[in-house]
Amino acid sequence: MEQKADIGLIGLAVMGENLVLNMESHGFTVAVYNRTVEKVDAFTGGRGRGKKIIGTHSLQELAGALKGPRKVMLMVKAGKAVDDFIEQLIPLLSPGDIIIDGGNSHFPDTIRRTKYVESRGLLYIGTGVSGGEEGALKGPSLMPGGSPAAWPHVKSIFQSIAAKVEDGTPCCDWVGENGAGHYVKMIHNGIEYGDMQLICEAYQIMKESLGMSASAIHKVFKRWNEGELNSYLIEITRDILAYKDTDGKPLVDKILDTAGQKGTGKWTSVSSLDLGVPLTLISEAVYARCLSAMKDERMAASKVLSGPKKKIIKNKEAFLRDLEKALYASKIISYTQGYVLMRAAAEEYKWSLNYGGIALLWRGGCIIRSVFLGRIKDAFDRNPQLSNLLLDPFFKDTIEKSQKSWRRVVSTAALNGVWMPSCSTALNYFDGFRSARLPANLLQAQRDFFGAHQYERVDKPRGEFFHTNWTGHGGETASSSYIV
Ligand code: 2AM
Repeated sequence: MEQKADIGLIGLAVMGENLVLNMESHGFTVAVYNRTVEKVDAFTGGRGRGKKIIGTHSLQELAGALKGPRKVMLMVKAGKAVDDFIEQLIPLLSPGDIIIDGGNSHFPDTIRRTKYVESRGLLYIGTGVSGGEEGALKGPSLMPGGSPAAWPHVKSIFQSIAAKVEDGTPCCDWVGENGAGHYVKMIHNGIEYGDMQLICEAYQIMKESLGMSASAIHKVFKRWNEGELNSYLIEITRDILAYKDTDGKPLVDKILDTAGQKGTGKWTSVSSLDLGVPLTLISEAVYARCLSAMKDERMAASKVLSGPKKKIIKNKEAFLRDLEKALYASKIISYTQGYVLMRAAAEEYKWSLNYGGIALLWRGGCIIRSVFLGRIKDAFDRNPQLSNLLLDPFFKDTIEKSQKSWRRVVSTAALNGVWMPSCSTALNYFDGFRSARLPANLLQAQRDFFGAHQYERVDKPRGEFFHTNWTGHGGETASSSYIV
């Protein structure tokens, strides 16, 4: 073979093919392989025809086609397929060569694989790739983590193919060790669930309480997209609402209301429970999809259970202004919770994450790209140690200015029986977080009453524990002295 490739890619489904074409268009030569080998020739003779793409028909041939240190990127189904390819590649590669997983792997798998591949003398990268098919072709957001020594070797390829923000900065930078890249991608997906649900709730209340049609709601999203809410998801929502079926009626009205999910939102919620960090908005968004999927039960319940009488809100324009602010405030809460979770994960898994840098990775290319992410980057530029976004002056002011509107929207939804789980849980988080005293004093008393779990006192130093014999019948022994 005359010319060796800069990188190899395994997995010629649409994401893999598009990444190859993206790399090639940036001047890189790419060697490709696929389990179903016929797809290699179909690709090199089809979309890849006449390009610097080397088709290979075995992993040996692929390994032989690469410049050193060899870089092999997997774009295959997450799970066993990744482990199988790693196993097959290890004997074909040399010390210092790099295996890259660009699939939607769960971060604990990436932690495990980094350790394993490194133990075999190779380097490993698990990278989040976001932006869907179009992003893969024209510029995705890339979130690489794994063996730090691998990064200098892939940096120029990754940063060339990634999306760029206005000033040309690539939406790709090193995230951190082992599973950090896939963790950050998981948070991205969780945030995506939250953003989508918030938009759906705004749509629902416009439909139910303002009596608006799809085309009227389209105009609202069009206007919102020109303001602070400007984002890819608002933009596609605007276009979806304007899209007409063959009979000229809005297609959106004909789509069955049962949502699917692939599990990355659930992973985010599970991680929040594991780390003890409230992630209420994203979790509500995951449950919202679950509730939507219970279509038959909901249909039956709708005939039995009734809510308040439907009322159409009179001052439509004022309510729409409130709704825009409620959406923005809720979005602030969602990202606040996601960032607090990333901070806890960084501590747990010993990653050193650059939080402002992560906002920049998401600023372009990916599904959650928005003007808003620039605001988050600015907040971390002002204070890299910022522990909670709500404490940044910009977000604090915005929430303060939105608060009345937000409360009017949530209470209107409650009074009218309109389902807004994410918007209302966001407000509850805000009210909880800003409370110096929560009713957990009573909760601790309950725990001590039935289980002798002890409590700390407001008039004693932290760390000193007390038990009360509440009934006079229980013992004086606290549970910690006889933990079973
Ligand atoms: P295929 O074309 O041979 O099905 C997305 O599904 C990509 O992952 C495809 O390239 C697919 O290969 C590959 N893939 C899925 N499951 C796989 C497995 N168990 N082993 C190898 N490749 C797999």
